[in-house]
Amino acid sequence: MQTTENIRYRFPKDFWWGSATSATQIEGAADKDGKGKNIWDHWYQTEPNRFFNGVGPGTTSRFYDRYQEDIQRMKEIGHNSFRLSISWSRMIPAGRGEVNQKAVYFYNRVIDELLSAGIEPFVNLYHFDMPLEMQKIGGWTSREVVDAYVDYAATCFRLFGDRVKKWFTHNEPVVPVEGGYLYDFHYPNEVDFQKAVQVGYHTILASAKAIQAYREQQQDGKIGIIISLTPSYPRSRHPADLKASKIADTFFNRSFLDPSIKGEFPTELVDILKEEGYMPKMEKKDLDTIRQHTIDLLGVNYYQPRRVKAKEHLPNPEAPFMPDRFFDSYEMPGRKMNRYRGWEIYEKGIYDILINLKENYDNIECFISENGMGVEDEERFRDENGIIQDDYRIEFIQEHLKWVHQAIQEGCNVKGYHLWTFMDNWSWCNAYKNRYGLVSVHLEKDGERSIKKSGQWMKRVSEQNGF
Ligand code: BGP
Repeated sequence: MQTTENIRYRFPKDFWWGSATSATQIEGAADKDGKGKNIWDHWYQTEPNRFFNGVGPGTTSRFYDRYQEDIQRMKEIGHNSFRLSISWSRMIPAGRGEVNQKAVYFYNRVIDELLSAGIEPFVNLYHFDMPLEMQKIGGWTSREVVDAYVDYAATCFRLFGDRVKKWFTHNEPVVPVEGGYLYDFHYPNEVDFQKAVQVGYHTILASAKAIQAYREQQQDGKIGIIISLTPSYPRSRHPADLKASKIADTFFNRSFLDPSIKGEFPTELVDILKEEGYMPKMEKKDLDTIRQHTIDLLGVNYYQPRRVKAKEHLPNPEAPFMPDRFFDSYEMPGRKMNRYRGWEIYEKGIYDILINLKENYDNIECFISENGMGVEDEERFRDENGIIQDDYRIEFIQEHLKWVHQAIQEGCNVKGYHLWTFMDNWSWCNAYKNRYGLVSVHLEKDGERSIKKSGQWMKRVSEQNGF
């Protein structure tokens, strides 16, 4: 065991060490105890072949039934904090109206169990899981759904706010926009830029209104949003490449970052939407609401950068309008890859994000809310004692943490690091293809859990507050 004298990278006192999950990805029990259907339950029923190996959301890691042992394991690996999401369709099966008392009971038990294990619950309200009844009336394209979401959020604050002091309105709001309305990887898998803009706009409006509701209840915790940031790096210093990279950054990062922190949309984005005729439908007071109810705390999800170059061919005017008609992505020669998942690994990206927040976003209080390494077919790394030997994951985390540490040395306001994820989980259309957990879930053995080598390593890091 390492002793404290060996610690070279020490983190600030009370640093948040933990991991992140989401309801649909871990709970299972998709139609148990009165839960309503969400878009994932529905999509799986109608198109099961869209899901890796035909595995749907009904059979995820069964946290719903096994949360007590899972929370004990979190404690065992040194977590002092943990992010879960509440399933909207479990809480309010039709999306609006009656609250499901069995869901209230479940989330109360989870929160209490976490607190008694010394783990602070970080609770997110929306992680891609639109209740089906709400999707039927348009999902995030509909203003009625914004209102229903705000009621749901206010209900959660009222029921759990006495014990939950860190709230998040959304996880990665860009993903339902891209997946559901541009690039066909989330339900309702449409390709419609006008709807995509409306969805993005309503998400931000819903976030601001939920923050307003939180503050009106005079709750005394913090409320924020979790945004995936993909820093944009231009191929060269050529003005055309620089411009392309800036536009990609505006679409995929600043579109959510600016309104959440500064209370306004980037003018560069508004100019493009106006010029191309794609402004969203808005109501008079919306922009005031967005301006007045900005976040206290930002969660940063970081997986990989975006490599951008100027467009090489003029976009086909007949093709549907897409943000990438302004730039091309490219594969930077010599880049480091996660060869088990096909994503680039660029550790310094995490530092660049944090410095940008310090310099351009008032050094807002933030934490790394997701970062992690997906590995396909990870069973092949299980040794004779049944432990997954995931040294690649330890290296991945360590190299990112060094850059987080550097950013903190330079004055960035970073309060914690949550890994994606606690235990192997079901991941949308990829189902169980890529494993990310500190704890493995053996599907062939009735979901048996075992702590991976990385879980043991994280335990030491958390307990020593560094490495
Ligand atoms: C993030 C999401 C998570 C999770 C993760 C890994 O964007 O917030 O919900 O899915 O990505 O994704 P994948 O399993 O597709 O590699």
